[in-house]
Amino acid sequence: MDLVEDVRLGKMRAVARAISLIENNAPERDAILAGLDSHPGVALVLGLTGPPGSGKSTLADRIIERERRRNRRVAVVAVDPSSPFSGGALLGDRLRMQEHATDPGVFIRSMASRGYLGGVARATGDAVKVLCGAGYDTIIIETVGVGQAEVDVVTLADLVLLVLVPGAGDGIQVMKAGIMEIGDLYIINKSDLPEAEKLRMEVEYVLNLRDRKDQQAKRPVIMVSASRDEGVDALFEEIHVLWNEMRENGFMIKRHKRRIERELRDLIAEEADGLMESWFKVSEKIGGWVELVYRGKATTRELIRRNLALKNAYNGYSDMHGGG
Ligand SMILES: Nc1nc2c(ncn2[C@@H]2O[C@H](COP(=O)(O)OP(=O)(O)OP(=O)(O)O)[C@@H](O)[C@H]2O)c(=O)[nH]1
Ligand SMILES: [Mg+2]
Repeated sequence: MDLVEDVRLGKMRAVARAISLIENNAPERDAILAGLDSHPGVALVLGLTGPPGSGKSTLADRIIERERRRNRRVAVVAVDPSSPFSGGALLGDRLRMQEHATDPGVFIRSMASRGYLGGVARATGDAVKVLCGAGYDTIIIETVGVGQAEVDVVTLADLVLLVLVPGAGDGIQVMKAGIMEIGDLYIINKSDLPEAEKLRMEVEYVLNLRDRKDQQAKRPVIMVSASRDEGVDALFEEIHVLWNEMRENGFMIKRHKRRIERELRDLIAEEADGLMESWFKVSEKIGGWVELVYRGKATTRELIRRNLALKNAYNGYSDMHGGG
């Protein structure tokens, strides 16, 4: 396919088109993904997550600047939350990276967080594969850390940067949302604001509790001000040091294999769903089953056992294939 060749050559238009085809589950999708060399661990995939307005895009912009100075090509995938939290913000508003829009070494793309078959994490994961195949050196996934879908997205990254800000609910609240666990690096942005120091102490307290048994795992909390460009050099340094360390000590390989396993299991579950549907016409029958359960004629488990038993599945399979 010419398109695949163009993606491999890093042509931006081709990359954009390939991602659109994947987003739309087009028939070309599998051939595109199969035609690209997107071995994990070659590109640095950074996940950037945190509360709305915490400065993720401003920080991404600073990171892009530094990657570009090293002559590294950068792609950004911004997962746009269709959640009430975003308040319907326009993408232009969310992405403060416009100055890079004309740089051929920078590719910026947004993805909605709803409406994908198989979920936004799958679509984003495939987009990241395309970007790897197109030879981007660094890929940044920006997502608001508000819900499970966003958490799933950010676990596609090699390194997760959690951006916290003073005044956006304290560190403890963030931890409750289940997001505190997924950070590899903890960043306090807007450290120019009062209360930044207080937040740092809170976050360190929480991390100390978490890492009590494993002091090795402990990471410093990094203070930055993205808009003033303060502390970003140290952060940038830390990102690359940590990335190299994880690649050398085998941690990254484990992470990549775990991700592949999860993707396989998701696809198996989806495949199984499809088979059950075609064997048992679940969609046709489910309304009737609901009625039976509602009227107390059967429990949900009984219905499943009676109607979807594996034995039946096997018979369905044999029927279709002329066996007995
Ligand atoms: N005071 C201060 N403001 C900052 C800093 N960094 C970013 N901001 C401001 O915070 C606001 C939000 O910044 P964004 O970069 O759009 O934040 P975001 O996390 O990408 O926002 P969403 O994508 O909408 O969740 C902007 O007005 C920035 O100028 C900082 O270090 N200090
Ligand atoms: Mg943003």
